[in-house]
Amino acid sequence: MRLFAALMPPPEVLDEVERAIAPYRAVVPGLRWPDRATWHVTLAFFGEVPDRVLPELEVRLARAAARHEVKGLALQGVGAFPSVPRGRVFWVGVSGDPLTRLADSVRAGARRAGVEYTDAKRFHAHLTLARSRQESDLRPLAEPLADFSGSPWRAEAVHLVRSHLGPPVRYESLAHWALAPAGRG
Ligand code: 2AM
Repeated sequence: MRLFAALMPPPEVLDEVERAIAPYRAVVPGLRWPDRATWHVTLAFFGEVPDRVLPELEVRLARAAARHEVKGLALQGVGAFPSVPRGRVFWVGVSGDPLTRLADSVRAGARRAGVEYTDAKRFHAHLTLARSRQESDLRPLAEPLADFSGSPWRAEAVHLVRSHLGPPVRYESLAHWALAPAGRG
């Protein structure tokens, strides 16, 4: 099954993003805007994982989550991969904790569980808002939203999510594990 690990920002934070982007959804034609119910911050993408790996993957993810405290996060700023003038993936950024240590730990745990990890992209925390089939100039979208700054939030848990390829793509949270409580980190 196709799996990834993610953080889920709280609904009130997603409300802020939804309100901020609403006036700009149509400024660049041809973009696909995934349903808000699918919004997440990916920590690691595992690709196709054999069923037999799942029990050990769950143990390792629980351990990685319990070892990390994630302090003050906020959704802030927007950008695009590979770049705003030639964008394919339009996202809102994550400020505060860079999440790199947690993401590294999740990936290392997955590898030890037997996930053949192939995603070599450098980790860059983000929440995808829109996708384009071709590279598109996303400046009309990115410029007015450059100063977007959401309320601070605290990540509570690491989620293991199954991706059912669509269309439409559907995500199913299989399990989640609490991050370390505040002050222990
Ligand atoms: P994205 O949001 O930047 O597209 C589920 O597909 C999640 O895993 C998405 O958030 C996606 O990031 C991320 N992901 C990372 N590498 C991926 C890959 N090679 N294929 C599909 N999704 C990937």
